[in-house]
Amino acid sequence: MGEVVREESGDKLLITVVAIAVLFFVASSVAFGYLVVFGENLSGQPGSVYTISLREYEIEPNPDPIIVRVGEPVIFRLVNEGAVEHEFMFVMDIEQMASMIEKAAIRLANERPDLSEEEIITMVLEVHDEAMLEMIEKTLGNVIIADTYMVELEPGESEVLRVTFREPGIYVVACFEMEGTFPKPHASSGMFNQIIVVEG
Ligand SMILES: [Cu+2]
Repeated sequence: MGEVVREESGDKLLITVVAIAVLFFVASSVAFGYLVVFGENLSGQPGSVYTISLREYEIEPNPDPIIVRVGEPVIFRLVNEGAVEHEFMFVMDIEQMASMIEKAAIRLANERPDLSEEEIITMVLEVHDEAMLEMIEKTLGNVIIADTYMVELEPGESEVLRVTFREPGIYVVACFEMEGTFPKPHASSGMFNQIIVVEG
C-alpha cells in the first residue's frame, strides 16, 4: 500500500514539474517574442537563451560554451554578480583593445598626476568610447544585429540583450572596466569569453 502511495506522489510531482516547465516556456516565449528552446541549451549545443554572470574577473555563461546559429536570435541575460562595475562588450580584437586602453590609462596618469585613478578610468573609457564607438559599431554592424554593442552594469544590476549573428565565426565579449586591475582592463585578467557562431 505504501508503495502505491509513493508512485502516485511521484506521478503528481512529474506532472507538476512538466506543468511548471510548460508555463515557464510559454511565459518566456511571450515575454521575449521568441521561441525559446531551453532543451537545446542544456548540453552546450546551439540554443537561444544564455545567462551570463559577470564578476571579478570572469564572464561565465550558462550553458557553457556559448554556441549559437547564424540568423538565430539569441538572448543574453546579463547579471553583474561582482562587487564593481562590469561591462559586456563585443570586440573584434580583444588584445588590441586591451592594449590601447592600458596605454591610454598609463599616458593619462603620467600627464595628469592630479587626477585620481577613478577619474582616469572614466576619462579613458569616455575617450575610448568617442574614438572607437563608430569603428566598433560599423565593424560589428556588419556581423551582428544587436540592441547595443555594449552593456555596462553596476553591481547587482541585470539586463537582457538580444543579438543575431549574420556570419559564422568566433566572436569575443569582454569587460574593459579597470577598477581593481588599473591600469589594465578586466579583460587582461581573463574577463572575456568566446561566442562560437555556426552555420544555421
Ligand atoms: Cu569587469
